[in-house]
Amino acid sequence: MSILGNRVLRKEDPRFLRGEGRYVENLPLEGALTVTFVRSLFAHARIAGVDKSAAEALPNVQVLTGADIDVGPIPPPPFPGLEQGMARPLVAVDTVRFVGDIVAIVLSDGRAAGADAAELVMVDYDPLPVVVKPADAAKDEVLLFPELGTNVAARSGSAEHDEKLFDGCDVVVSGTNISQRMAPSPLEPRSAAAEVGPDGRVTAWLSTQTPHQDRMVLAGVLGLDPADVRVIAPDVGGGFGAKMLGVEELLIVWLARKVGKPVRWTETRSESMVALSHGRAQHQSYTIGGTRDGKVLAYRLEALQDCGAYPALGAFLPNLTALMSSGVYAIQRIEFEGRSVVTNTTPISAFRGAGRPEATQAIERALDAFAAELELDPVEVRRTNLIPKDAFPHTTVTHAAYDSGDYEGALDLALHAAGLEELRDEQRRRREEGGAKQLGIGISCYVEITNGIDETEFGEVEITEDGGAIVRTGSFSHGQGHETTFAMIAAERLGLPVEQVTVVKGDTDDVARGTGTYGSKSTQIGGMAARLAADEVVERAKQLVADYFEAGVADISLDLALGRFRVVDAPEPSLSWPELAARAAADGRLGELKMAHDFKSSPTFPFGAHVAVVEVDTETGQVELLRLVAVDDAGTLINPLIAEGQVHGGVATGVSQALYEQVVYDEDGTPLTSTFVGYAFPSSADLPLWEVVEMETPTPVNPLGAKGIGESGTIGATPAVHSAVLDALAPQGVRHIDLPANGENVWRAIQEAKS
Ligand code: MCN
Repeated sequence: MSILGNRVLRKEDPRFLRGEGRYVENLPLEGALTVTFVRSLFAHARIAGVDKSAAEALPNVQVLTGADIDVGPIPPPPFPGLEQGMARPLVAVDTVRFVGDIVAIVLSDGRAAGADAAELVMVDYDPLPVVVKPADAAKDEVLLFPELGTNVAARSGSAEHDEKLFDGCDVVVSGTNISQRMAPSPLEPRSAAAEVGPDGRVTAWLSTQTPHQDRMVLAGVLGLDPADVRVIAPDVGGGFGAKMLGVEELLIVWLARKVGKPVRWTETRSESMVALSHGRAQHQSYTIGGTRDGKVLAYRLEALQDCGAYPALGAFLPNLTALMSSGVYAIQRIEFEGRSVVTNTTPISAFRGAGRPEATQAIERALDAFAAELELDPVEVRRTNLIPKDAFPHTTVTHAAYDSGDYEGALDLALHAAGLEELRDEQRRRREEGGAKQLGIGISCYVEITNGIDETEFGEVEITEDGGAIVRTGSFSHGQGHETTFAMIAAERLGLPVEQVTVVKGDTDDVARGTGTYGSKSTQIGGMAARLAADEVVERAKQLVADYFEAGVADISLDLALGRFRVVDAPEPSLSWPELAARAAADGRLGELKMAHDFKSSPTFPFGAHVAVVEVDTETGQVELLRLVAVDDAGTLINPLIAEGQVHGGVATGVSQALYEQVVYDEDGTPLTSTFVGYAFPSSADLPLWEVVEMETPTPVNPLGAKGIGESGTIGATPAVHSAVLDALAPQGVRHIDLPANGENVWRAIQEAKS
């Protein structure tokens, strides 16, 4: 029986539960200097001068400013259409563009001394006009890069309107959405350390999701041979898409080389809230039209993407929103227009879902608005428009090539598990009674894309002298449990107990190459690479066994249940992995049992349906989430326990976007949510237990049949909860609430509807 599909406990957990995880901050680094960044308190200003004398009068303190940095500004990532002129200096030289921009670097003997010295660095700012809202930025009145004459960093889709788009529609409905700015808030904030060895090689310890890519960027920016850069990512306490190489990590490595001593930095929580990239921040306008019986004929989506002060990955994300704008529906006419603009705020990058939650939020709100206008049941309108099960593979009009799916099956499962009929009865009862606490039921259907850009991942399998195996992977696990699932994938092919397979990741000296982890692609490409490398090791092993038994290789088989090689149809002679490894080691042939594979694949399209049940206090606006039923289909599951854990975390993020979290700036660009006191980050006590229902529709794209699961919960949950809140308030005449649907926004929407 295969180990795959079993709820194997996470191999990494005993280490974490015993407090034995090793993070960058725990690293003993003899004689290391501590780095403290002096950050701008102004959102937009000219730097008239920096006086470091008082800080440098403290013992063992050195202060560097932008003038000391010999590395030029970093241009945005080289995605097509991104304005490359909007480059970010490692340390601001003449202009700061957001609260958190680095203006000086303090090197000291420890954190306390660094904090004291940073306070004594006197920066003379001449404030400039500030632009915080993307709609204002789009007017190009206050410019962040005046030399470019525009704040537009990228465009996506088409600016051309088809006048006839809504021809033939009986009903056309328009509305707006805000996918508000979120702070990724990993529990371990960013941390970096670097040291130059006697041979001139630099080692960087980074709390990152992408060690191999970081090595290439570090080498490229600092003008080094990649062979002279080693990146080690030890245990990483969450990333949620945001822990990619930033200017801070580049500066740490640059500083270690500059001062000739090891240096280290760990951001504080409030620093993390302003300096780590934020996510989402997309403002949408939609128009949807169709026939009176609920068939959607046309859909138009305009997205205004806030990029923050320097365009990063976030500027490109509307392209993913465009690609996925059709959602699970067969819509024949779609128009998308996206603009990404810079504002005086923290830069926007990837955050769990990255571009796809925005697409789902838009189409699901549009569908609900369309159903409401037609006074039709939103479930039935969905059914009318779903891409049918027999239509796969299916390419949407926005060119997304969906691999496999059963969208109606997911919807049915979710509705059945939720008990829709009983819920509607209870809702009716409460409405008739007319009490303050009304029930709302929200439904969302979604499809998303994982491994969105056809990537390749590296995997290597090596048999060790004791007959166990090491899997080396270019994927990186920072909470996803790869040490377990990748071990399961290799163990299944090798016929070894999962305990005897060790997964190695995150050290560029140990793992030849890799891309890291984002976009929920690890299992389908990294897991596949490990599987194929394991298959190749088995083939090599059969050759060895054939030599030892003086048999033809075609006659050697591996009994996967016992982990024994034998000649076909004969119980003996046979060799177990430990026996084979020992013999090969004695013969100097153990090295033959090591194989690497690079696996490339096209994207997969996980999908699902969520049902949310909320209770809304129509007097105070308070929302309580009572239930959330989640059906998330990620193809064949490697480990349902881990997949469920991923859904739990993902749903928490999605619910939290619907009800709680939002980064807020005042009109001067000062962040008002830069601590966990001000930022509404929920704890598990604020959330109910999710009801997770399994569904597995394999993908034909890879032999594992696996799609990604890491972001699904996030994508499905937000629109379901949003829709539930609106459903509860429909009798009050509330048709729109900006997210988060917290007490204040809900109360305001109720008052507005009353007036
Ligand atoms: N899995 C499975 N069966 C499948 C698919 C996945 O058993 N069909 C398992 C995998 O083998 C893996 C886990 O589920 O152990 C997630 O796998 P996958 O969906 O391939 O996603 P990645 O490993 O590439 O993880 C990335 C994804 C992203 S993009 C974000 S953001 C995210 C997330 O994962 N950030 C996280 N989950 C997170 N979980 C934690 N704890 N912390 C984060 O920062």
